Amino acid sequence: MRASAIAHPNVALIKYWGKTDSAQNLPAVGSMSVTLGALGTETTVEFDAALKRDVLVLNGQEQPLEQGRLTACMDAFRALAGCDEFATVTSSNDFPTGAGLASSASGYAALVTAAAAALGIDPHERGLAAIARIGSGSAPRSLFGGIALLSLDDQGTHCRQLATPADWPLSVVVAVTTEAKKDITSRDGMEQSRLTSPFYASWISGHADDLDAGIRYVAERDFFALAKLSEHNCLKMHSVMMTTRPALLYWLPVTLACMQKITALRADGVPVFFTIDAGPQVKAVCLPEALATVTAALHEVPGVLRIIAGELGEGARVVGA
Ligand code: 2P0
Repeated sequence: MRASAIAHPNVALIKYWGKTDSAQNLPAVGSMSVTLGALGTETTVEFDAALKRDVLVLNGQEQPLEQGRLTACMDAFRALAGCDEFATVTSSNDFPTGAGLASSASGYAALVTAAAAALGIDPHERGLAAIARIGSGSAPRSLFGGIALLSLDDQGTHCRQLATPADWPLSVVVAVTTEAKKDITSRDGMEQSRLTSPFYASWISGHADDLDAGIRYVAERDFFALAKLSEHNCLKMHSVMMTTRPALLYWLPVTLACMQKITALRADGVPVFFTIDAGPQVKAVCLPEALATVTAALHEVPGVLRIIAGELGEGARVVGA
């Protein structure tokens, strides 16, 4: 009744921001992402008949089970497996937690993979992605390597791989601009956006077209079309965030400086584009031949603390018992 798994965070190229059902954590839009091989979360789940509640130890410190997300996931597992034991979940990230680097995505992907192994549940069981989604709407994408698609369907959501890392080798350069935790979680922020941003409705209504185009450009391996589309989708999401009340302004001056540097590189023919999530970090997606150029250029931007760069990663996997 114990297993460990690792998973990598992911970065959405077509973003998720907003829910239709908070209780089920049901996204209002689909999303498409790349899995970041350079960053990782390792999680061990151990069911224990002696425990009176679930316990989460994150990066060496026991955590309050805020918002009941972990308990809700573990309850779903207990229902699926017919198990009534609580579990200790021990998880560690090799990158800043809660700073816009998708730690909850890799965390919940590793959690469901480890918990399924501990309980002897088939890792391809469709319900696993739905359980991961309870923890974090972006987590099902981290179950898959390379490029992943989360789409809406009549059963809620469905997640699958669009391309393996070998199908379309891409690189991602993360410009870390702060190591601080963000003030407001994505979960609270996107609900505020739904309630208050005047741009929220148009963000939702135009989203399916962006996702369809993104799927097409991936199938065609059309990097520059994907670059323009992905930056546009990112900026639409940030315009919703900025026009939320109170405003969700995640960018720092260095964030904008990185965006301008990446835009200038692409104008010179370098195959690279930016994307930014609920935090000030800038992620530059590029073709592998541009990795050294992009890394050096972002390293020079004043305010960039460090660079994390690598290829696309594999999906979540069991690493031992
Ligand atoms: C994404 N983000 O598609 C978008 C872009 C942040 C900005 O998915 O409420 O931590 O747990 O479902 O998954 C972050 O949201 O939120 C996110 P919940 P989650 O990657």
